[in-house]
Amino acid sequence: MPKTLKFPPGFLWGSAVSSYQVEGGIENSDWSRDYPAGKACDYYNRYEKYFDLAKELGQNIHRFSIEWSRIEPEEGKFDKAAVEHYKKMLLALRQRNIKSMVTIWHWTNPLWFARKGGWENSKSSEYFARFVKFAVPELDNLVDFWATLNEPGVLLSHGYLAGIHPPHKKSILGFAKVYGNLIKTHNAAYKIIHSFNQKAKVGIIYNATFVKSAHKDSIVEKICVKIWEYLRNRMFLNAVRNNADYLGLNYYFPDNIEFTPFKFPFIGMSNRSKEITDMGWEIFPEGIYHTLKDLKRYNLPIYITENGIADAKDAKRAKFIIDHLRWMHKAISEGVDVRGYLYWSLLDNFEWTYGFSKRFGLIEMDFGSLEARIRPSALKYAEICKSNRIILDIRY
Ligand code: IFM
Repeated sequence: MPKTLKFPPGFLWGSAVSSYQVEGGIENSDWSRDYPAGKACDYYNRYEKYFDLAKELGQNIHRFSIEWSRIEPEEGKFDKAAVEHYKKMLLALRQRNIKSMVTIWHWTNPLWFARKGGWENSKSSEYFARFVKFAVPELDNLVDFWATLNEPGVLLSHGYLAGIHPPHKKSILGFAKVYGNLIKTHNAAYKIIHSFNQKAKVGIIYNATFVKSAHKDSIVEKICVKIWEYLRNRMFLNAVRNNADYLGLNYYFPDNIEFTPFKFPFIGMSNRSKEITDMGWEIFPEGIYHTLKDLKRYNLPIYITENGIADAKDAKRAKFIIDHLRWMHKAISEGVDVRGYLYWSLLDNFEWTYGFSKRFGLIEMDFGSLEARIRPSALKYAEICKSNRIILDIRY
């Protein structure tokens, strides 16, 4: 008999997308100006077809985001039709017996909000709260899980330190303001959703990771690892932990701290790995285990809300998924309360500043004809989703 790893009964299996990356036709957001996504996967119109494919692949949960710039295209003016659209999507998931996880903010902001200074504005959490108060009661009875913010750390690092995402700033002061405002925003949104529905399951999606050192014996690196673990993984979560019914973990790659005494700036991130994805990211499945073990401190149910690989040739994807699932299983078997796994992404999509070049999808997209084709790795993942277990001696 082949050895199998069984997952807990009721474990959720699925995949994730976000509005800007798949919907198409979003023209009123801050990202639309600098990085137009055009029709993307035309998910806004073709969602039923994609949900059918997810169902066929044995998935029982789907994560997507609602687009603030569609629902509130002008300040204080809400578009009922846009919310109705998301209602129809949620109904379509229910009809297929697929649970929903709805992200309220996945990086894109309405232009009017960006023009007011975006997340640096001291009223930003109030603007967001107004949007939440409008959208949530309309949709709540069809939503299984709410996720307030997706990876707030990426907006902070890429938008306010590195300047590579909108609003393209390099400002410590801006960073500090946005940091505080995002915490306020999550905490307020959590309370608002619970004021409508005490039983709602509301979480935050965070990309914590495993921090390791490049040299085993370096004391400097060991100290830096400790400091970075706190800054990268805990500081934000500590501030929102009391307003969360679950944690969403997005895990992709570890951080490798390296001390270079003869090279400025002396301390930084290295990537010496031979195994990398098409993004150049190190493949280190064991990292999901350590990250999960560390998140246990929060004593909250955890969902892997993203884990995935850009792999245009589909040569590494099946192994990537299975290796991560094996380490996730180990964490579960050691008492970490992981309740679901959502692969990023259901579809090849718009990978932000990289455009359409990076292929994360279980489903391959032809962005010209919009033909969607299930990749071989998706079928391997489907076997796991359908059976709730991994058969170990299969070669992937
Ligand atoms: O595509 C992104 C997603 O929007 C947020 N998490 C990481 C993914 C891959 O880069």
